[in-house]
Order: sequence, then structure tokens, then C-alpha cells
Amino acid sequence: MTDGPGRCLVMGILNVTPDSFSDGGRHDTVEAAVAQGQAMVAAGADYVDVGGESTRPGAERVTAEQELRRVLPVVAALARAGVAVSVDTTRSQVAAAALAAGAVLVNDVSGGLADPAMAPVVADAGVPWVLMHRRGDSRDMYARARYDDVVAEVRRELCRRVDAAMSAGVAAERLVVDPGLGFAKQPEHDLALLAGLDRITDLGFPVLVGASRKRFLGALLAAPDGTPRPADQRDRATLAVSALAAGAGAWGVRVHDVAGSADALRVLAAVGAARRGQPA
Ligand code: PMM
Repeated sequence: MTDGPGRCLVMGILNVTPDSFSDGGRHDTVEAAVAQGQAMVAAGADYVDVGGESTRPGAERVTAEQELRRVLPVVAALARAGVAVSVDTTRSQVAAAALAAGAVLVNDVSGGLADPAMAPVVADAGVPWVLMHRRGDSRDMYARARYDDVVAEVRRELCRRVDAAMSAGVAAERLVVDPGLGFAKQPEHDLALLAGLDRITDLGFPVLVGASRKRFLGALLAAPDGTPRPADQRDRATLAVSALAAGAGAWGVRVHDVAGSADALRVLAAVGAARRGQPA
């Protein structure tokens, strides 16, 4: 991949959907979304990831036209403002339009499976492509969260997505892989994947980790009566995962609270530099 700042990158989440589970509906005007994206950059985001389709379990799909209407004005305005925009989509049509509007990375939660036309779009544009692991889609993914060895199976299934992308003409150095925490995973699978992250990073591709405010953190931090910690109170736990992921060699973390993870990752990078006897 391209040279980065020498530390784990931060991708700020900007969902422009009315129903995303953790920040849904808060950025319901283009102006508000753009301001939020710029605030993320000021807080230390390396990329702002703009998504117009909810991946919430059980969510129905929106049409490509709806997705384009939500995403494009925000992508275009942020790109014009000099922000490195990533587009979170499984549709080649949306990716192509977002790239034409200035996006510089495609984040595909289907790992290329949802749309066979995605690979040529990404190959032609020469941009990084995040291939995330999941099974099924938002409508049926929990039924498919069955694993004997979740790390080995996710690793193997990611390898298949990488092979397919390369066979379709996408350069290996453009690929990023993501274990897809919470996607066809139960909380114990998410924890096992974090514990075994080095077996994903050792594939040799940059690894993106998206733990932010996810269900497994809500379950882990549940009240004594079992009530999950609400999504908007999971940022400190997310920060711990960011530090852990960076320590395991992740290329980037995808988070809602950019400032917290950006600060934590700068501390880690400085300590890493000190360990190597370099200036911070
Ligand atoms: N998670 C969500 C959406 N997009 N993309 C990648 N690459 N990895 C993820 O873990 C991921 C993603 C769902 O979370 P959100 O609704 O908070 O965006």
C-alpha cells in the first residue's frame, strides 16, 4: 500500500444513513455531514469513511439511487475541502461515482462478493480496496455465525477474496483486509479474532479493524442485570481495541470517536519509536 505516516491510521466513520445503529440520523443534512467530516480530520482522522447504506443486522437494502443521493454530495464536498474520503459501499455504481467525485479508497463490506463489477472499477481507478470478511448480508448474517476456528476460517475466506480480487486485475499492493468484527460473528468470535489478529496481519496485507461501538463491546460492558452498554457509551472500550489492534500490527482502525483513538495511536507510535531509539 501507499506509504503512511508510520503509525496505525484512523478512519473516521461518517454514516449518512437514517438508521445506522450508532450514529444514525445525526448527519441528516449535507452541511452537517461535511462539518462532521472536517471535525474528524481536525481530530486526527487520516480518512473519512462515508457510507449511505446501513449494515445494521436485519436492515433492508436501499436502492442504488438512494445510496447515491445520500453519499455523493458529501463525498464531493469533503473531497473539494481536501479530505481523504473513503466510500463505504458494496455497489460498483456508487463506488465509481464516488471515485469520480474525489474519493480515494473503496471500503467494501462484502469483500467484493456483492457486485462482480466492483473489481474492474477499483482496478481501473488504482485506489486501495478494503475487502472485509462477512458471511451472508445484513438480513441473514447471524444465522451464519458458526465457526469451529473463527480465526482460521476468516483468514481462509479473506484469502479467497484476495485471490478473486487479484484474478480480476486488482494489484496486490492496493488490497486491505478486514476481519469484519460483528459481521456474521457473535461476541466470542469478535474477541477470538482480536486475540488472533496476528494470524490475519501475517497474511502480509494491511489490516483494517472496525470495532467501534460494536455489539460485542456492549455485551462485554453490560450492566449487572445484563443490559448491554448503550452504543454511545462504548468509545473508551473502542479506544482500548484501537491500541490493541495497532499493537498487533493493524494498518488502520475505523472509529466514530476519532480524537480518542488518534491520541492513543500517537502515544503507541511514540513509544514504538522510543523503543527503536528514534525521535517521536
Ligand atoms: N463496520 C461497519 C460498516 N462498515 N467497514 C469495514 N471495513 N469494517 C467494519 O468493521 C465496518 C465497515 C458497521 O458499523 P457502523 O454502522 O458503525 O458503520
